[in-house]
Amino acid sequence: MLPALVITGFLGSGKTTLLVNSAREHFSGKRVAVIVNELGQVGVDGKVLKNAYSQVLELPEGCICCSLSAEFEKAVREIMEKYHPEVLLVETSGGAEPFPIILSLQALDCPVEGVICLVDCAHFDRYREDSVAKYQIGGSNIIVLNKTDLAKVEEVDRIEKDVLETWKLYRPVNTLTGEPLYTKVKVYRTSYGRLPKEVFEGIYTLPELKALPQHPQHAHWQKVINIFEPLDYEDLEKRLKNLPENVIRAKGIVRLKRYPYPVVVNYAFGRVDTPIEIKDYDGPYFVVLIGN
Ligand SMILES: Nc1nc2c(ncn2[C@@H]2O[C@H](COP(=O)(O)OP(=O)(O)O)[C@@H](O)[C@H]2O)c(=O)[nH]1
Ligand SMILES: [Mg+2]
Repeated sequence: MLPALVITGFLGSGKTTLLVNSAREHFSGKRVAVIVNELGQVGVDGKVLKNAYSQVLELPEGCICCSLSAEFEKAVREIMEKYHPEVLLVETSGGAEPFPIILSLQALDCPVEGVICLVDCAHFDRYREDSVAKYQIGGSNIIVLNKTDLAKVEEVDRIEKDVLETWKLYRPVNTLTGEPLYTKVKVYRTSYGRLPKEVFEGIYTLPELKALPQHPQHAHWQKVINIFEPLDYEDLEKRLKNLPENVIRAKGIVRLKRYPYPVVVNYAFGRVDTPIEIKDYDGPYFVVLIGN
């Protein structure tokens, strides 16, 4: 038996940040394996996570989202045999619904010790009507209202109410009885995914799930732009801020003029985050645009 935690949440809500900032600290001394399912052919999160964890497996989008995929199950088996981890963390793609993954894990004898859904309090109103986002909320038993540093307390209060309404409506349902499969949900508020240790200690373990409900198709597109020259930061920022409204996220790894190392750039809903340097990277330079 390999206990697993699933981290879900919309594009840019802070899943990778949580894994880097919080989960790692609470599992120090344990053998932790991470599977990250990227929206995009080229992994950005995998590179960030490899700075924090030694056992990171990247799966391109499509492998685990819309089907009980043999590929995901193969990856889990492989990671079990190779590393004998004591804990498995799965970061789902921001464009995917978590329920099929939960079922896959349970089928592999990996009891799911919590499905954490991050909510981006700064941008919730921009994506709240997205059907995948609703199923991500409904499919979780721990809700983390993240990026509280970017929202007023009253807004976070309102978002919490809305999210709990959505949770009630979008919980997975037993297809035979019509009963919701989850009866409880726990809410945390934080910034940069910093959570107390209890979240990772298996106190919110899921019941064994058997019936497979309907789940939606995800409706995001993506475009990869290769970048060959070092960029001027101000120019990059200006271009990102001028992207059309239907681009909801951009991320990538680029070289910047006057920066010694390549950087990870992150853009979501009109905001460009401070670039994060990555020291030992010698892969291609690119920006992935994700839109709906
Ligand atoms: N201001 C702020 N930024 C955050 C917070 N959490 C994450 N971020 C930033 O949001 C961006 C997307 O985070 P990431 O963890 O990559 O999101 P993911 O797509 O869900 O994995 C990154 O630039 C993070 O540094 C937060 O609580 N507050
Ligand atoms: Mg991520």
